[in-house]
Amino acid sequence: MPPSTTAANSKAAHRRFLAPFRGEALAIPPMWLMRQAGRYLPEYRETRAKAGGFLKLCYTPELAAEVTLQPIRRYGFDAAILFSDILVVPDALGQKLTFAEGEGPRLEAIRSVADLGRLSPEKTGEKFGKVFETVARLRQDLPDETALIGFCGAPWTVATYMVQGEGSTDQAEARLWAYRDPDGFASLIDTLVDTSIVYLDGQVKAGADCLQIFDTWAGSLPDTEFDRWVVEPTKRIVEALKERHPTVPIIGFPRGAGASSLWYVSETGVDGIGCDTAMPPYMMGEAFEEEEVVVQGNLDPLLLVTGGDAMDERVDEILELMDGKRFIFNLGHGIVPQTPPENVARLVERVRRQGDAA
Ligand code: 1CP
Repeated sequence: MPPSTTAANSKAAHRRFLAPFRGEALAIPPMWLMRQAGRYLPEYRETRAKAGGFLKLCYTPELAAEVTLQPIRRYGFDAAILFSDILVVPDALGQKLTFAEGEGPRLEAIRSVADLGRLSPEKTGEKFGKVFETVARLRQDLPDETALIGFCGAPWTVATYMVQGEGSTDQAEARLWAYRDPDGFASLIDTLVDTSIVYLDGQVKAGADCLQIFDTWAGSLPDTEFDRWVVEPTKRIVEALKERHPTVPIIGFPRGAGASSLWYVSETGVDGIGCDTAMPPYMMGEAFEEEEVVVQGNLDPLLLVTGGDAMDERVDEILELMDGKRFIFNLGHGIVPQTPPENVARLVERVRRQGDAA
């Protein structure tokens, strides 16, 4: 059984990860790293091999919880992120999905309104249930002081994979469909909005105390389309979650959105903004402050591969820029597989000022 809401709330009050969302600027910012569980860790590779496949790992609560906990044990991050994938949503909707070893995802592409008939929003319960079970298990197994982040992909980004049938550099198929037949494409986005609400609501009920919406490909759209396919759907998800769970903070990560992130923040009502590696310092340090939003980011994941002085210098710059502000330390995108685990340990020490930082 998940803990009662009251008990969960009183414990949540002690989680330093949540302090910036209550208006506090901590001298040592809370930290976690996108893709903190993953192939750079030998213990992850071992558990993944045991699971016999990536999706099996996502749907086996015991193993998914185990890989979520691995980076917490090693590094003591302030937040754990549920181990799953944004493509669990299309999979639960009934779109065929496979992950071949060493390759990206492959889906049976959806290219038209007729193809939408292959999706069954009423049947997501079985697969989502496994994810909710992982969340409930994690809330029991995590240290009390560690926050638990639930997540989903934003409708636009998830749609790019569903329409392309695989990862792509330009998201061309989804963009083409959205230009040719915006009303038809809107049906897919609407299905994803509704399904994401059910998915995130279930994660909060199972024990997640913060949510992040990953919009990895938000940067591939011009202004008008950014508004229609990124901002509007995200706003609908945020509104629905706020109605049900007003105290659970939501972080938006519209990667590549640049200056449009200000519009995104003010329109969607997110509590936190994930900044990618290219976000200009004046936006992180000043512009978002006026929007009263918590800022998260944005060390280049490749500096975590490099390590050493190059990494330390950039970490110190970020900490100085964000000193005294409501800030969560993170990367500008996910950890890459070739990252040496010892560089992550060095980063944690540096951010927590146990190294020779100021
Ligand atoms: O072989 C393996 O073990 C699979 C590698 C892997 C991992 C570790 C994939 C496949 N997904 C994940 C986990 C994952 N994915 C998490 C877990 C929590 C964490 O530790 O952060 C999260 C939050 C995601 C989210 C995700 N999946 C995003 C959004 C964030 C981002 O990185 O941009 C995206 C775009 C995906 C799709 C996806 N899943 C996996 C891959 C290799 C990809 C990218 C495919 C592509 O674009 O080519």
